[in-house]
Amino acid sequence: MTKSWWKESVVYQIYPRSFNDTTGNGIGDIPGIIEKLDYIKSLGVDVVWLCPVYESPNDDNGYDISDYRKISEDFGGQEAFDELLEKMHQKGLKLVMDLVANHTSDEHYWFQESKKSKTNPYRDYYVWKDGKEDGPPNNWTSFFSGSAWLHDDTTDQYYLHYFTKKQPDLNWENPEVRKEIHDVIKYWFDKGVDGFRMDVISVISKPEGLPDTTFEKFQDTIENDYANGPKIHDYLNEMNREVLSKYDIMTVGEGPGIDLKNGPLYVDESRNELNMVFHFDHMFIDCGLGGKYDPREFNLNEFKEVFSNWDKALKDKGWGSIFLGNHDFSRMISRFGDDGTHHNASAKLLVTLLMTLRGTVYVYQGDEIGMTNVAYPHISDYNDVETLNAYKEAKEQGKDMDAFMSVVHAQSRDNARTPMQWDTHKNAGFSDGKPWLKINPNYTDINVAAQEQDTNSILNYYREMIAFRKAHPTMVYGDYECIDNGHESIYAYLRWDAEHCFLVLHNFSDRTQTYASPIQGNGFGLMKSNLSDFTDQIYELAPWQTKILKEH
Ligand code: ISL
Repeated sequence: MTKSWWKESVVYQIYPRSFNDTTGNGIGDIPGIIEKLDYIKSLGVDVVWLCPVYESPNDDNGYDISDYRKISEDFGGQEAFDELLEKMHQKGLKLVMDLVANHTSDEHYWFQESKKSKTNPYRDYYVWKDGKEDGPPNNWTSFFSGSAWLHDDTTDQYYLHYFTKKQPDLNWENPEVRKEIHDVIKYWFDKGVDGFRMDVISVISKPEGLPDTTFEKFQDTIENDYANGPKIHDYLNEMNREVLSKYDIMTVGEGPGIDLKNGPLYVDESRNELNMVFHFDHMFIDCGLGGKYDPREFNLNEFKEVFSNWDKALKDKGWGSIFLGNHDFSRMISRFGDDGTHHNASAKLLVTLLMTLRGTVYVYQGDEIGMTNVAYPHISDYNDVETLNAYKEAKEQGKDMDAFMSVVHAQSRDNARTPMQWDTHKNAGFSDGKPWLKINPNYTDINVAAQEQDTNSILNYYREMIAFRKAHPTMVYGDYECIDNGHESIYAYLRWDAEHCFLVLHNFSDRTQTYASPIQGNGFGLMKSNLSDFTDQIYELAPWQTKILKEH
């Protein structure tokens, strides 16, 4: 297996709007990130992935870009960005930006032109179609509820929007569009940016003729109609040839509908497309067929299988991404851990899991202090367009709205977007003004300042675990095998290479569990645990205990 800096990296994801506000306008900004660079560096991470900071009307918080070459003044503009990049590089940190190229904002110049007339030179930059019998061209729904088409009076045609109506989809069939995007990528690489996370890259190639979908469940529609279109690999291959291959950068493609069958095709090194992808097999694990707002019970064995299957699928070709949360899902501790009694232990267990799996690890801001979900009582406290649209739709369908509110509490993307909890000062030290989204009231208990002072804190354990991974390349490149016989609460696996062998044990429950090791002899000794008061029984695990054992 070839070694690369990006395979060994730990990436820290920043949602800038919620990170640190220096102007008092309630919105985090780039100078706020600069102010915290020593903090970021102190975590031991190598790369920062910055969610979109370009000019945008913010219909979807920056995922609707109106100028790909302009940094939003809300975030501090180009000067602040240049300073950030320079200071990060001085500190040995790399910067990865977000490329949102499936769609633009409807306020982007290309779209403003495109909608003027059917003969406008930019018309074919987007997907325009005639309607059918007084309705849209097909029956597709948007990821954010409602039809995926909007009628435009000027030319009496519909345009396609997979996300909000202010996010028209680009027409990747058009070589000029592809060239424009290549130029954007090149522009940022020439400025020194170290890579791109590519937003919904799995859906850029649309199915031929855009037929009606015959799938009743949205999730199946994604798998079968929206994602992995017929030309996706041609487009990525071309992008790699034209731009990516010319720079020492990293790429990670994001995408609904990326599964075990098609996922490896994106990252197989011999195919020259992307370095890594984010799949969502574990992120939708507690969602039913109706999607995110149709919750179902979490099953640890299904969760383990996702990691085991993906490790196997990418073992010989390609490379994985290891993550448990981002700005689109609720907080990882509230989903996969225990954000109550076992807050400290379960947060530590989850980072031990992250740091001991094969693949590049991504840590989402705030997870390093165990930030949790929030439960705002009123829908008006929510900002996320996905949440608001889902709420509206549920109401129109006559659903029990009290019950739906608990689903919002569990699933809303705003759970992960509440401002970073720095200290116990006003607004958790995030802003002197009114934060764009309410602070999670638990900031008085969960904050960076308190955890800096506490040697036993989640924050300090993150630092330890990141350093542990760096000190043990077996954790990055070594083989993986799950060996727990489908235990309902224990996740156990081996990581090994020619020199070392580790056995990692996690107890995903609030009861003491004993691991029945299938390995003969007594060759393993305890190296590390998230709890200091462990017993002499190395295979006994206290609630939410995690242990790393090493073969003698
Ligand atoms: O958020 C999701 C589930 O609730 C996903 O389906 C998500 O919409 C999808 O993975 C795409 O996400 C990305 O593109 C969106 C943007 O809203 C997200 O923030 C972004 O990560 C549209 O650009």
